[in-house]
Amino acid sequence: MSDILGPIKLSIAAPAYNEAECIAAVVAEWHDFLSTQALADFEIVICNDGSKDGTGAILDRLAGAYPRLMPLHFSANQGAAAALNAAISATTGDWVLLLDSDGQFPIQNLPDMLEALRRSGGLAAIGIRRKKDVAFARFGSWASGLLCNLAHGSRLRDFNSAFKLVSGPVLRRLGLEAKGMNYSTEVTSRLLERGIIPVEVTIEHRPRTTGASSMKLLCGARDRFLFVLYVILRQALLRRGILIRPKP
Ligand SMILES: Nc1nc2c(ncn2[C@@H]2O[C@H](COP(=O)(O)OP(=O)(O)O)[C@@H](O)[C@H]2O)c(=O)[nH]1
Ligand SMILES: [Mg+2]
Repeated sequence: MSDILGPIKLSIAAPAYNEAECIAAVVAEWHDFLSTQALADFEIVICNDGSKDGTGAILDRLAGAYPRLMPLHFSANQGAAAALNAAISATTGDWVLLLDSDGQFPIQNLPDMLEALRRSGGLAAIGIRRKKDVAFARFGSWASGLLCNLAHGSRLRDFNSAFKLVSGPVLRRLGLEAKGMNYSTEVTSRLLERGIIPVEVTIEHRPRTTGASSMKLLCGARDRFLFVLYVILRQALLRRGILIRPKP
């Protein structure tokens, strides 16, 4: 396990669906910012989730200009979590930064995450958003966060934040199962199952300025509710020793 105090190789893992309007600017911002950081090396892994707006072609063109960019492509849309999972599996970094590719999570939050991990010596950090989403989405995130904290006996202030910095070896063997929009909830839950409590870092969170969140609020809310029920049941089975508790 590479020590975060030393020079690390950092990977970014992100899903992308119909982000043609912003993906070039986002990749440039990430690449240029990481080039200024004291890193041993870095890579940017983005999985194009069967986009229909040319996001895939743009990523392949960008890979010509940015050798550290590794685009992956799904021919058909499989869901954000499936895309993120594929990106995570392709990473080789000591530490992996998880964020969305729509520009809502500024990469400039990274130094605070690194600093918090250096101070805590932990294996994961989570970004606490000053959220800029619609009220329904904020309520959904609050309610599911509350239920997941109850299921885990944890008190995370933003359980469903998609912005995380996690030890690469730990993240790559989390055994993620989610397909749709529950990737942020699942990663947090799987870390807590392993006794890894992410250190919390307050971060900037931007409103979406391009494209549209194709998160269908009602279906998304139903799926999130069902996924939270799964998390609650799974923690109960783990506590009773009916399931084997995974190791970090
Ligand atoms: N909505 C949606 N986003 C996807 C999908 N596949 C990948 N993504 C990416 O997942 C991230 C989060 O999606 P977004 O719609 O912004 O969700 P929100 O910020 O939670 O409202 C973005 O980077 C999307 O490009 C998908 O099937 N649906
Ligand atoms: Mg978004």
